[in-house]
Amino acid sequence: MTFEEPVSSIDPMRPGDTAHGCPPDPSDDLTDETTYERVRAAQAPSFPPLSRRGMLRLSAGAGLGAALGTAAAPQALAAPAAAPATGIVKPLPPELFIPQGTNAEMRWEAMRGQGDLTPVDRFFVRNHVATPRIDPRTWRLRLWGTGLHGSPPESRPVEFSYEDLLGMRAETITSFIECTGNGRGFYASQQGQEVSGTPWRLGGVGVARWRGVRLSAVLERAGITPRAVDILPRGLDADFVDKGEDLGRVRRPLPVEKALKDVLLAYEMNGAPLPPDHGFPVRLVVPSWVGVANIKWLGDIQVADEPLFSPWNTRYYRLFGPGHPPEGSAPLTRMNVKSAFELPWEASLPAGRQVLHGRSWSGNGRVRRVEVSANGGATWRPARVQDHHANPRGWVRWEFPWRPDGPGRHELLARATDETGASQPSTAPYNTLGYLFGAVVRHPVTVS
Ligand SMILES: Nc1nc2c(c(=O)[nH]1)N[C@H]1C(S)=C(S)[C@@H](COP(=O)(O)O)O[C@H]1N2
Ligand SMILES: [Mo]
Repeated sequence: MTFEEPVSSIDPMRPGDTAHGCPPDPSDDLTDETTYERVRAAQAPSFPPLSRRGMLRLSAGAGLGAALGTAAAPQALAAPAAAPATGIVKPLPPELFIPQGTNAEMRWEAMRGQGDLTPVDRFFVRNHVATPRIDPRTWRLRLWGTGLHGSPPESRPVEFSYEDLLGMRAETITSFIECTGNGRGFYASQQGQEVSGTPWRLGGVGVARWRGVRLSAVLERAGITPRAVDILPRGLDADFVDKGEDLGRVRRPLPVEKALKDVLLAYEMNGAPLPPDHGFPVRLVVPSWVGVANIKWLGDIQVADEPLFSPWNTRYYRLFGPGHPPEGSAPLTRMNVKSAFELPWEASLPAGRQVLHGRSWSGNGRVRRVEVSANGGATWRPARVQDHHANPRGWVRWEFPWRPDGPGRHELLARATDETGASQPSTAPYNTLGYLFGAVVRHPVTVS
């Protein structure tokens, strides 16, 4: 089989689609829980039983039902209205998520009281199209291209099965994934600038513990040559159509230098098999880089001895606008430094002394210092940073004792500085697609 052939294992579910030839019945009321369960059960792909080895590996993580997304998975049934509308499989309870079309933004108050990691039940989802359901038994990762030994067309793609990857040496990293558009909404609300794209506040980020195989190990087994310069990982979700134009499947070139450094082919998230929405069976984790580099539902990787391009490193994920050439900046790589309070947006707080909590992170490495201002930025005081030996790919938690000077509306500001000295300015440089909003966010609070 060549990489161009359709992959039989994918089953992209779109709103209103059913998986196995059962057309949706317009009389189905999906807000009725019983109906929802029946329809969902009919949609659930039925996979042949896993081998003993695959079974053991999977059940060692979370539930097998959750891993395979069968109708028996209780979490697939808990959000009757949300799942069909968004294409996202997991429940999206309003206390944890803000709906953003095909995406779901985490509410920052949902991190209050959590440990270092973002639990899967509240980890943001950024999907160009619906979450596909993939059978790990027939799934293969294919590597091909001019950057591998054996010159085309004689060369055959090198294939890895799910079990092949599970059988290789595993590594674990704790790293954030953050959408490049995280904070985009503040271009309009704080700076009065119109930008296009999903108007995230700050909840397009999460930290997880990822386990899998080093991409470098797989590239070496596949026979990467010293001439290879770029790789192009591609997802198995359906083609992305932008204003009527079919751009093909989500794929974004990655320089070989980064690919060999610290990139993981992850099959576990926080100790359980990757959930469907986060890339089951295997996704890339590209620490510190723009979220889109972390290709989910990975299907194939082109390895090339020449630079590669896709819409995701040409028309998107560059900076466009004043100060940038017409073709945009260089493709974006690292994320910038940001901070968020673990508070509802428009928080109501009591008068009197209290402790505020938040987190800061940076794609440049460790956060060294966090300061908070409760008077519009006139004066700043240091926050107490809790995670002193912070992981350079994660975030730090901090707290700030505060006694409001009186009732009424306040704005809370947090500003972090990372180990490179990069800090958060008061305004973010405008770019038409609203990427990399790194300015200090003014969090509205009412004290009563
Ligand atoms: N195949 C595929 N991979 C993808 C995407 C996608 O839509 N399809 N979205 C990307 C973007 S833009 C982001 S920010 C991250 C989000 O990862 P998450 O949904 O697990 O939070 O996945 C990336 N990987
Ligand atoms: Mo993203």
